[in-house]
Amino acid sequence: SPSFLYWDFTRAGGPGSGKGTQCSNIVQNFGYTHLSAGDLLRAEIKSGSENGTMIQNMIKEGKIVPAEVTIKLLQKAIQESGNEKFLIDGFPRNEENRASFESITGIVPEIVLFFDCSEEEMEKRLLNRNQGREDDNIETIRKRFKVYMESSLPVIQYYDNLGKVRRIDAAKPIDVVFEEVKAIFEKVDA
Ligand code: UP5
Ligand code: MG
Repeated sequence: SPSFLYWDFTRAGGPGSGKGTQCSNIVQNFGYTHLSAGDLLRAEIKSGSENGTMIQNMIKEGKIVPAEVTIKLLQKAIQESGNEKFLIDGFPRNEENRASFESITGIVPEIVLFFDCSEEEMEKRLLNRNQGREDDNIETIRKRFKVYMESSLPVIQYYDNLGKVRRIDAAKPIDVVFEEVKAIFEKVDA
């Protein structure tokens, strides 16, 4: 069954590039189910699960949660969705995530979106978001950028070598970004 992996890839970061925002737009127009790994992990903390404290500490430090934990949450959400078309937002974040996900689920992304945005702009967006996220403070944001550069970029390079990456200028206003995103999905659905 087709599956689509949605990911941000920037020269200098990733967090705050607009993944969640654009996924909402895609869901409304193209009938995908949006699975944000970060949202699933935050829900797991709230549910008071045994992994909650570990996940909370990792997120506060901008570190990547062990693959098996995130993959279990994604698999459950995929099953519960009853859909065959997914936007996987903010995952896989490192090679361990990618290799485990592909071998456990057998799912390989059709395309990978690369949201190109400067670190300066992403930092501004995250500091302005005001949704009470514990990782939206300057100290954690810097750590998230660093982890992104060190661990997530190699995953993008991997998919780029397979010809799956589509670059988008994510520094533009939300509606302009969506025009670019829409054009990509219209081709995929055609
Ligand atoms: N905004 C959006 N687009 C804009 C535009 N074009 N112009 C102006 N403003 C724009 O957007 C961020 C803010 O910018 C919003 O206020 C929005 O209105 C505005 P959003 O769409 O939320 O950006 P997004 O890319 O989704 O940013 P997010 O902060 O969610 O990215 P992260 O990748 O940092 O967060 P995520 O939730 O994926 O992960 C959080 C943490 O969870 C990670 O650091 C890690 O510790 C952990 N994690 C794992 O361990 N494993 C995983 O697999 C996933 C997460
Ligand atoms: Mg997000």
